[in-house]
Amino acid sequence: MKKSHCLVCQLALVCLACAVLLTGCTPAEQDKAGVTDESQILLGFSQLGSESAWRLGNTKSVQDAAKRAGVQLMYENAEQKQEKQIKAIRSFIAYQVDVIAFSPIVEDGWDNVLQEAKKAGIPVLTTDRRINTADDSLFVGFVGSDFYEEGRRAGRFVLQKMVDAQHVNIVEISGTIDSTPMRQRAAGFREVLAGDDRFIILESVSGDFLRSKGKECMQELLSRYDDIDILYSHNDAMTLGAIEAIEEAGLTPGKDIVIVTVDGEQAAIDLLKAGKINCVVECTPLIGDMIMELAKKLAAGESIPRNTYSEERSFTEFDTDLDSLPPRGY
Ligand code: GZL
Ligand code: ZN
Repeated sequence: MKKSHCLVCQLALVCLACAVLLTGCTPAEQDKAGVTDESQILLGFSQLGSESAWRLGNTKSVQDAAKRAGVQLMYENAEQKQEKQIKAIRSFIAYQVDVIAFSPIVEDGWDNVLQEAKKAGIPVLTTDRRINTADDSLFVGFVGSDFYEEGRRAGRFVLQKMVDAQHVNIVEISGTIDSTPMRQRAAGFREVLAGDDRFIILESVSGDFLRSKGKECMQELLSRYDDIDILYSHNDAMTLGAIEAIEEAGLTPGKDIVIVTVDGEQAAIDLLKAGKINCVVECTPLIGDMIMELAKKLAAGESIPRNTYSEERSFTEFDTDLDSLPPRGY
């Protein structure tokens, strides 16, 4: 329950005191009733930015789910800056929100601010991305994707697609350096291809999950290598940029260069159907309802699982159900 400081709130307190006198329940009971009454849950949510359609879909999912769940949302967008996320978390602590949720832009550097949240007795939920910390008590749980598995799905498609190839030259355009999806999509992909020396990763460059940088990276890679068989791109936004560069170089995406991408945005599914992309590994941003369910449990003092994973699949050129797919919603 947010502690009140302004005049309006002082008035509210007076009304509350009158209500207590009339109803006879003590502030503690009233307060307890307040917290378990869903409309009273105040959730502080720090979103990392607006870098992709995936991220916009994730933000919308959280905001719509909060409305459906009757959760009051304090939303802050850090515009790709970790220090802005740290500031947002500090403001949630000052407001004494019931629960803090955040999508950490990178995995490291959160211990100090999460120590402050712990001292303030506010439970913390990491969403979408993870943090690295030696102190597991600094957050209660994680909700989002299994990025390792996403990387493995990408690798398994490559094994299937290139079953008869003698050599496979791969370039990788990775996401934000030191973010969980970047680290784990890379690791899962490599784990599946390890041991088969036909597969050579020529180079990995970071496009920071941005379309514009994805195009620049692909232009660079095309200028350096004249035999690229596969592009593995960590998100659809960068893939859309890379496809522009491939076509401007006079090559045919999906044919001259096999393209494997992650997220599952509508634009990528449309390009898969058009034969310009060969595999789209799903990473759903639509986790708002899961976040609200977990936040309500935390606000009510209930325990939650350490990890809550979303259900995901991949879509490939070998699928027969592409035309019957429902709209992706992001
Ligand atoms: C993955 C998410 C990534 C998306 C990108 O869960 O963190 O960040 O794959 C987004 O599109 O930028
Ligand atoms: Zn080749």
